[in-house]
Amino acid sequence: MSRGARGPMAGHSALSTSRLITRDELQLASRNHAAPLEALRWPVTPPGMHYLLIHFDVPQLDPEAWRLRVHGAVGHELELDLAELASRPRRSLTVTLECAGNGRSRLDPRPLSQPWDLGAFGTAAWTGTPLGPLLAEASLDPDAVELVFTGADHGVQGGVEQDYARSLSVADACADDVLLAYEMDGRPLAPQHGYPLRLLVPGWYGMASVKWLASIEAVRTPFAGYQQAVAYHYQHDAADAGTPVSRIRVRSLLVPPGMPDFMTRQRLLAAGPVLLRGRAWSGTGPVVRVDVGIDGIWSPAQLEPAAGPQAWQEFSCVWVAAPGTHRVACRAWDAAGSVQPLEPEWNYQGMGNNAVQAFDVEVREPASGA
Ligand SMILES: Nc1nc2c(c(=O)[nH]1)N[C@H]1C(S)=C(S)[C@@H](COP(=O)(O)O)O[C@H]1N2
Ligand SMILES: [Mo]
Repeated sequence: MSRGARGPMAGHSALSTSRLITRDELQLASRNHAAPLEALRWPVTPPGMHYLLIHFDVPQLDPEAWRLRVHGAVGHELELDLAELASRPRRSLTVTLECAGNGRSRLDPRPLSQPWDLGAFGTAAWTGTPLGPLLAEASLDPDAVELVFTGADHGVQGGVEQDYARSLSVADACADDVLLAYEMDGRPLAPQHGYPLRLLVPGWYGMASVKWLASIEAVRTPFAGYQQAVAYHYQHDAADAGTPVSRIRVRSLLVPPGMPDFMTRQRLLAAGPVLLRGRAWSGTGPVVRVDVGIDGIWSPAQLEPAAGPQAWQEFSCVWVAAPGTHRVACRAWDAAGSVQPLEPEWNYQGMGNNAVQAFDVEVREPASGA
């Protein structure tokens, strides 16, 4: 069966060429909120501003009854409660997360799913215990190829009833920075961010970081669950087998300068020097260069180091804004040699659209006497 026949958009018309979003998209957009672009001012995204993506319902889990099971192709099965996890080695990492669908609504035609504009990002200080040592204790069988991470949430997508589940290769799961996280910014996880425990896979798009984690199963054949084998692929069309989505593509975003118009979000700015600031990140980072473009003329921005290997980096430059309408843009390059494309690269599920952000700013003469 082709992926598209029961693909993520099965049961819907898969694509829309209309500028109007549908009621289904509105429902998804309001429950799975974006960070406002001005959230980019803060090095760690303030509480409640971090984006959210919840496929089904937020489960209400009882911390007393909750257990994490580690089972399957292992020498020693484990069953851990929260206190046992909290007594294990503790590690905090500042990590930028981004949804693989960020930028989807800018594609034309538009894949019908969560209609992100550009706000599906957030940076938090995540605390938990490293996964690798726990897997070592469970003693993976030599023929284990993957770990399957299953959440406590359940629903139907693409006509398939499922628990939300994703897998990682043994090597990816044992990477030094993969955490079982129980705190976000120094507090127990909020229900919507995966309470009481989530996987955190720094550098990967958000789908890998399974929330409401209930089970880790070592398996001897690659996992073929819906979120692994059907969703999260770069596909040309419904029939294309595609390639799996994994690490975050390089991206930069500017804090919108000046002030917004309420309805259109069009930016208005007084003429004169203005400090343009933004943040850039990549799952194959660090980011090594950011250019800022004004009316198509690009100049290098000053780029700061990151707070952690998978956290975003601030960039800035001064622009002397002259009256008129100007096109402002930014573009990042990473250590792997990847660069943001100037135009979106369309794919069927609307994944990984990291095309440069470009927007108009209307610059006005400062009010006289100012
Ligand atoms: N169990 C479970 N884990 C999940 C999801 C989900 O719906 N269920 N959504 C995933 C996706 S697609 C993303 S982008 C991130 C979002 O994490 P956040 O809501 O904490 O920002 O969680 C991931 N983990
Ligand atoms: Mo996502």
